[in-house]
Amino acid sequence: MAVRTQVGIVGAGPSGLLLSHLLHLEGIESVVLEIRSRKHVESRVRAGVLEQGTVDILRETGLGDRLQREGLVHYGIELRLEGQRHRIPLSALTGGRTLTIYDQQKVVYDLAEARLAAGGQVQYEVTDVRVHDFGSAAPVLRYRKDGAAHELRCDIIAGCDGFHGVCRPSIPSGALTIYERVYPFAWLGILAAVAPSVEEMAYAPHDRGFALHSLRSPEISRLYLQCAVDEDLANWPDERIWKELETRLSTNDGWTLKGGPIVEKNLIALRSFVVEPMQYGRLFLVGDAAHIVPATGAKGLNLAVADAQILARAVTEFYRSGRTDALDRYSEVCLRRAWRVQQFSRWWTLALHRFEGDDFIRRLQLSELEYLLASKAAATSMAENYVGMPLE
Ligand code: FAS
Ligand code: PHB
Repeated sequence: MAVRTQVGIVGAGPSGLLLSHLLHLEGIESVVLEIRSRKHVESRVRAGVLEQGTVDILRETGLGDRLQREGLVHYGIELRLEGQRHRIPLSALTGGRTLTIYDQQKVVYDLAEARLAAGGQVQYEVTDVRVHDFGSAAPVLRYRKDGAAHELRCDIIAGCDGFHGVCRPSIPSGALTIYERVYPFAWLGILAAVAPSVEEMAYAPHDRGFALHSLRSPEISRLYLQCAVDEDLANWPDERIWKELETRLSTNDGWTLKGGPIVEKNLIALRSFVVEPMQYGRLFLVGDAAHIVPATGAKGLNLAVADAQILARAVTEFYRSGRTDALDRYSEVCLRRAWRVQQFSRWWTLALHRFEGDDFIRRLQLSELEYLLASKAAATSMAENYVGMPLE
């Protein structure tokens, strides 16, 4: 069955759903194709920290109610260095910009609800998605659903299908340049049904390895500890995890870590990845389909949101005026932001993680972090990047 729409969107994660939502508000039609079930997409434990710009766009486009009720606004973070606790006042250093703790599952749920309530076309559990003729002005998406073959003819295809999607690999490899760095460590991430033992996110570049105490709500804690890239989670029973976190997050002022039932445990690889350009003909790559940042900077979701906004503006100009210059510049504008985020995420990753057996790096890291705490200029630079630069 052949159907026609204006924008075909592959992937119903945060970038695909936000793009569809933003286009809808401009009167532009789209169809979203997703290989997993809605339940699966909304159950994946991922990001939890929204930059000011992400909160702004969600609020400005009618998605602020639950975010206002359940989001936790944060004004700073804590750095735990050799047992000492140091606060970095992010908001005071950036003219009042803040972070909001609001997990990705809620963002995706709110977006899906908004799209479906507006009669949006989000097709879950499709299979065999293929992108065709995107070098022409009449690209086509072919896919299967409920045993039948379908064809979606459109003007533009947005590849919002994440790092393992089908869109980036569909671009002729000679047209792309890939930049990649893989780190010699990973994160063991847990979600625990216990009230956080911190007021604000606490980063601990401990001698035994990095640890981070984050949160998802007043009842749910999210914590990470640095581990080997091939760590076997079977070697990490709950009590060992809590003990190691307590050691790495310990301070000399009597702070204690409350343990509790771990409801989710996963190994998270850390990688820096960028593909250039982020477009080919009428195919535009968005979010993780185009770039991956190490989770240290809490940037992946926020960068995907920025791409979706930039593409929505360009597509809107195309349909309003017929002009393609914003579309032609999509990749250039997105990559400028992506490389800024890549540099910050890599810097923060290299500053905080233990490089086994390398005391030279350890001394450089301690010097870097002491300077960050001593210099307002250094802290301001870090804070600007952490809360997110305003969208161009
Ligand atoms: P997504 O990967 O979220 O969405 C892509 C969608 O496309 C998925 O629903 C997928 O099922 C679908 N898809 C894939 N192939 C398809 C095909 N062929 N056809 C149709 N659909 C297809 N970021 C942070 O900021 N902080 C964190 O702590 C953090 N933790 C993370 C932990 C893990 C395990 C992972 C994998 C990522 C984490 N991230 C984190 C990054 C994450 O939040 C991403 O940046 C964010 O999901 C990007 O959103 P999208 O670009 O929409 O891609
Ligand atoms: C998270 O809560 O998932 C998180 C918080 C801060 C980070 C990275 C991840 O720097």
